[in-house]
Amino acid sequence: MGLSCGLIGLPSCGKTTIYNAITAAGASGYGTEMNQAVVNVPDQRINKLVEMYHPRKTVPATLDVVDIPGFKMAQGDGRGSKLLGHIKDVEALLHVVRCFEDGSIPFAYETIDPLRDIETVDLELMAADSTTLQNKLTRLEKKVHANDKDAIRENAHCEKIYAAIQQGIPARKQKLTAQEIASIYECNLVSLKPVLYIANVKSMPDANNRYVNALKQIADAENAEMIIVCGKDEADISQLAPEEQKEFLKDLGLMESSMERLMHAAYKILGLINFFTVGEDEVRAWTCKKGDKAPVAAGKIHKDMEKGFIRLEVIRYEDLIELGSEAAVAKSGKKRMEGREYEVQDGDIVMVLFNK
Ligand SMILES: Nc1nc2c(ncn2[C@@H]2O[C@H](COP(=O)(O)OP(=O)(O)OP(=O)(O)O)[C@@H](O)[C@H]2O)c(=O)[nH]1
Ligand SMILES: [Mg+2]
Repeated sequence: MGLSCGLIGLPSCGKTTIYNAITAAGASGYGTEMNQAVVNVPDQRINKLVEMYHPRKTVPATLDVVDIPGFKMAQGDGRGSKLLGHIKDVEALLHVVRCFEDGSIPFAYETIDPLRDIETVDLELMAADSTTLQNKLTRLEKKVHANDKDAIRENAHCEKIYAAIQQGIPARKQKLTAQEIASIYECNLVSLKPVLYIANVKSMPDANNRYVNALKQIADAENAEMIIVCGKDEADISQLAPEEQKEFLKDLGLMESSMERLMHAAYKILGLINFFTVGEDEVRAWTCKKGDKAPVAAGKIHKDMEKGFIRLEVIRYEDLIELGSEAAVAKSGKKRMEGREYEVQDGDIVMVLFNK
């Protein structure tokens, strides 16, 4: 299972257009339908490894992208809670904000105002979290009365987070401690999910407009990432053959496709890295969190590898490319044996030794 991201934002801000640019799926459902796609994470290293091993199978890392329709319009007709369910399911939110003026393209508001739009969406997320937290507080009541120590602590944390939400501070901006986060873990609060802001602009020369700058300030203030996407143009480009895409992106002044930019930013906000397994059978990229210890990373490959973990044989991608073969890397003394405490690094090529 890859990492899952959900596109959210006000109605008609450009979610489906950007979904198409990212997934090249050509979704046509504007409005109520929900689109979902698994996209390969672009990583040049996989291509190099494939050139070296000519494997029978190549499996890049993947990202699940869900296009969640604008939920403000869905209020009151029973669809709101369903949409929120989709938001609960994803690990990161890709918040699309319209950053261009165009009277001919319908939008929820007459004016363009990133701060207002973000506050509107955050209010929706916080309304959902208020309900979730209230339910949890109700569930805790009995245990608190019975003087259950854990319940008393959890109760205090929930009340503190709830109060801040009532003041309009989304959980992700509350600088919560690890203990507080543990107390609300099962609540899966939507306003706690990491956000990547996507500024949707009409054309790249317009990428420096005041709306984009306003959004940048908002993103910086909450330590979030922002990328600028020209939704319509990039959706059109994504339909072209790969070689042509590069040319057109260059014309737009872009080095990388929106998918590549999005991936880099998403990996950054979520603290993710890729490691690899290689062989004639299969070259494959895996995703884990920065700081994951060797057994946890091995568990991504197979649960048995985590349970029966003995050690990890590691070579670096750069060393393999430079020296040309695993044998050459081993001979140069750059192949390592690592134990349970080792933190897997981006670009590690691993082999797991484990008890079956
Ligand atoms: N010119 C231009 N038009 C855009 C851009 N992005 C979106 N649009 C247009 O804006 C309208 C709404 O875009 P959608 O992608 O459907 O918006 P959405 O956020 O998916 O809307 P809902 O699903 O209804 O919430 C469409 O007519 C798009 O063609 C853009 O970057 N440039
Ligand atoms: Mg849509």
